[in-house]
Amino acid sequence: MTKSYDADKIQVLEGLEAVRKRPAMYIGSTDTNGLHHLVYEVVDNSIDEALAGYCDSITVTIHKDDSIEVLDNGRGIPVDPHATYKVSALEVVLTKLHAGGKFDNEAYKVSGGLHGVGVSVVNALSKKLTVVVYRNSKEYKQTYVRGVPEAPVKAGGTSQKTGTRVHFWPDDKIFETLEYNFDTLSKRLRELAFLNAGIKIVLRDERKNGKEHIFQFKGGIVSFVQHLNETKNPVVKKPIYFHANRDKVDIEIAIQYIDTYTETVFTYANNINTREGGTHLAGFKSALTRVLNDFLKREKLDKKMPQLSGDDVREGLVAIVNVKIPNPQFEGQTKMKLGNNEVKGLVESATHEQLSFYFEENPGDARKIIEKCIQSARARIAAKKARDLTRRKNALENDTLPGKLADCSERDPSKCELFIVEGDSAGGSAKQGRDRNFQAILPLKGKILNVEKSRLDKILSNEEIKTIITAIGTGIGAEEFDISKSRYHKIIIMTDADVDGAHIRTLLLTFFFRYMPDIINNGHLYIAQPPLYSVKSGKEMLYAYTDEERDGILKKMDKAKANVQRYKGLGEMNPEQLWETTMDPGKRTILQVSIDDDVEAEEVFSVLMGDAVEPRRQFIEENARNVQNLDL
Ligand code: 0RA
Repeated sequence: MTKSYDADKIQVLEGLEAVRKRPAMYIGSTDTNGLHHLVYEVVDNSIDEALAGYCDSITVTIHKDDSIEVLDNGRGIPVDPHATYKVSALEVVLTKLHAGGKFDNEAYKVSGGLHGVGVSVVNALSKKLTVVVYRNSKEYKQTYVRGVPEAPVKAGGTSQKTGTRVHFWPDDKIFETLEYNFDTLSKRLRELAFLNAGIKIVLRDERKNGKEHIFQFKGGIVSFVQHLNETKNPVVKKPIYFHANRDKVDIEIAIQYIDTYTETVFTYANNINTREGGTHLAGFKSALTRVLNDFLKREKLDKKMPQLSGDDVREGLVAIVNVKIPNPQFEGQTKMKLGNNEVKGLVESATHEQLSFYFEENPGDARKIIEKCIQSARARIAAKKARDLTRRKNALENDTLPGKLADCSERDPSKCELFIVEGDSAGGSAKQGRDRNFQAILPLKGKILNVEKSRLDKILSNEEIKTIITAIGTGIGAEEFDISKSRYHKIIIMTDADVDGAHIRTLLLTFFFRYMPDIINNGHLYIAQPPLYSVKSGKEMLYAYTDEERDGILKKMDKAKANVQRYKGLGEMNPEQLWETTMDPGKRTILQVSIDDDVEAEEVFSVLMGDAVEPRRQFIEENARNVQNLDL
């Protein structure tokens, strides 16, 4: 008996040792993302307990020492001796990899991607962890150091409540940083509260005098859609919602159309944002197109309109597709694509059935939605005509690139860079300063169109945007866009460090985000970082990219003789200076644009570029301090 206990113990330690040796395999990385992942890992366990119907409240506390405490009111982790391991089940759950789901309720446990590796991983990566279980009218407590229990589970005082309290101190030998970010945790916990209707999730920050966010959405993903559309004009006031449970697959979908032209569909599988889509998304899209076309045909609303395309029925669509399935398979480049084939048919039939039902029950609302889709289809047909015309014109002009483009001589896209530059004067400096072998310059005149407020046909008739599209070469729109045709693998936005520059940059970012997202997803979009100051002393001239750098330079130089110049526009630099400071690949820094959080990106772009003024004013006020380089 003792023998097998020891043997198991050794196995357990080996398991946790493996986690400490290769933490990234279990939590993705040991940077700030991995650090935050520890919290999600523990919270996922509490959510599982809630999904099983035993828990409705979770509190996450960031303590002053950046340790994290997660308390839930579930059943509490079992404490009785475990049949195989002969120690408290609690100790098994905390020390054995993947032991969490071995008990019961495996159905919805998140077990793919990076989630669902279990609390034992958090334990292994914490320099200390204490767990308190409230169960059987008692309190049970155990403390671990780097995953190793200090002593067996101890039964303490009496308690009438049930639940689990996990308090952990991430290990500084493992993590590059130990500092938690309130907003990062808040966003994820809010998302979890949207996706799991009714659960109350509290985030408390003791470093900030107990600052608290409380999330609880009785409406679940309906509240999520309403939140996304807070600043928009919905076509039908109440979001469409349906829920189905088939073959152990739980499906819920919330839909609302708004009067803009973008498509916002977020999909989740077992609370994980499946950013690359997958079978649930495919099933949903296919059913949506079918139901709307059936309705169009039956109601004979527009006899000239033969067929609505997928894009037509998704213009102005905001939807959340949320599935929970027993054994999720995550695929794709970033493991964020749901692969389970059976899910497509299930989501498709559920959507078809429930949406058809909704349309029959609410013919007035259905009509408003179909009208919106018909308008999209008409615009699409008009846009296609306009595009064909430009293309024919281009063909006649021998497929010429825009006249304003100063192209490079290199033809291998992986070596080519395109600078999109604000204004003709800066464009002139950039043309003279560049290395023409591999750097192309496209100067923009003034501001480009705000694509957030226009439809594709109008966007395609805008001269500035047309030049950008032609210069890049990929085409635009779901049917035409082809990343492999991109003529440059670095597209660099270079604008002035003032309000206008910031505005133009945002307009360009919005354009790429909405119409060429794969340019961003493939890491092709960058933002140039021109210096803010030049500091001159005698013959010596140095550049500063931040205020701190400027002060550092001034300290070294003789302050009295140093002359500081604040650059407001790129045009104030001569071609050599622009090359040296901003364009020379050997010296410059450029920022790669990436989308870490697509829910947030959606919010930021629609608030910044959409119709509603008040939320924009609020956003700018709240974020003004983060925008250091803005010269207001
Ligand atoms: C294993 C089995 C059961 C619950 C849990 C683990 C559990 C784990 C965590 C982690 C954080 N909070 C938690 N709450 C529960 C089932 C318990 C039973 O059958 O009574």
